[in-house]
Amino acid sequence: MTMKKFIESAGFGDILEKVEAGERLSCDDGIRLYNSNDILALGYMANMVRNRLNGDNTYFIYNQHINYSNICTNLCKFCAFGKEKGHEKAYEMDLETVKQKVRDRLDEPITEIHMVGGIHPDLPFSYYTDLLRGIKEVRPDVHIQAFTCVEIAHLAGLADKPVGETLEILKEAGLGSIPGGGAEVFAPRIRELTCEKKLPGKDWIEVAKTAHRHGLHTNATMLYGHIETMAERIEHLDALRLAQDETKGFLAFIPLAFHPKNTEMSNISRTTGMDDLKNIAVSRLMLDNFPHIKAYWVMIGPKVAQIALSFGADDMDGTVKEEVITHMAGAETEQAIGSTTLVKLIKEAGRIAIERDTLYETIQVHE
Ligand code: V47
Repeated sequence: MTMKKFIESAGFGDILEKVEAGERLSCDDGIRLYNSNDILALGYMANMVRNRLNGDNTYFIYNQHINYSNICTNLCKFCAFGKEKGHEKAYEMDLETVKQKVRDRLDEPITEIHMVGGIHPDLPFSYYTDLLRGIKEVRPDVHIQAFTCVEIAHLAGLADKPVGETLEILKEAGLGSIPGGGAEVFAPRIRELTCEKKLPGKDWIEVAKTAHRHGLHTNATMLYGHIETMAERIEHLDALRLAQDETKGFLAFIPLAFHPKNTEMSNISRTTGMDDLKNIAVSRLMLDNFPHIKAYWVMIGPKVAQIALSFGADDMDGTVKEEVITHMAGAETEQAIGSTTLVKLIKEAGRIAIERDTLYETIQVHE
């Protein structure tokens, strides 16, 4: 049977035609894809889009994660990281500790520092600008990708300024771009049930679009595998697609697999390989205007992330080191991965391994 026949027999002949013609899929198409278990049909179509956009290029970055504090007033039910002030596991780093973390790794070819924290009840705005400036003092050339859209909205509140002006101040202090966290699932039903205090989904999108208008690129995520419906996943992807039509500032989409351990939702079981691959494939097919789909090995494991490279993903994120958020929620992956391992995973998937910087400029092609 030819692949076309195979896809037709899976009931997706009409979707294949759209994919081949580069036409946008509808939300109904997306729901049908999510409801299918024909993972090879999904993967084949997603891989077509991936190859069209990125060829065999598969990216990774040499990065360092710093979670400056886990003290948080939102206390989302799916999160094992955030803690109330005074909790025995709550922590906050002073500027010197953060600088030392950067100093400790000056001998490594790190190009990006990824820094997020909780919504802290009383750190002043100056703490955040000092963090950015302090990191740049120690490592002037590093790109700082920091503070989710949720944190940015909080910082604007602290600065008592509109989001746009706040972003200009943060940029001045050294902010290079914004990571994709805090998006969770935009649907108000999900936010009400899992993270009622968090910035609403529509406001998350507004912050992202404002960042784009101020010349800052951002990423986007979706936390899947808990209580969300397929329609809510698609609603989330569609909202991102519409925002990207307007501003074109999103770089990558990263589906985040829910890890239940030590959370208030620990009754839910971990995602399966099928759902992990479906989220990669469906997001690649729906987000036709996103340049990159990331298979975040920390959450789905290096082996599934490697296979995801044939199901729509073209990026494996990075070396990471000291990942805390997923590990507090029971991740069994390593807390760091060597660049040689990433290169091996990519090459054995038959792709070209490219070390990139945050903005996807090539640093080194690993032939
Ligand atoms: O915002 C919280 C999620 C996010 C859990 O932009 C959880 O390139 C799974 O956004 N199980 C932080 N996920 C991580 C993140 C990220 C990671 C890597 C790269 C990029 C990027 C962004 O993790 C949070 C939240 O959505 N999260 N708790 C959990 N139990």
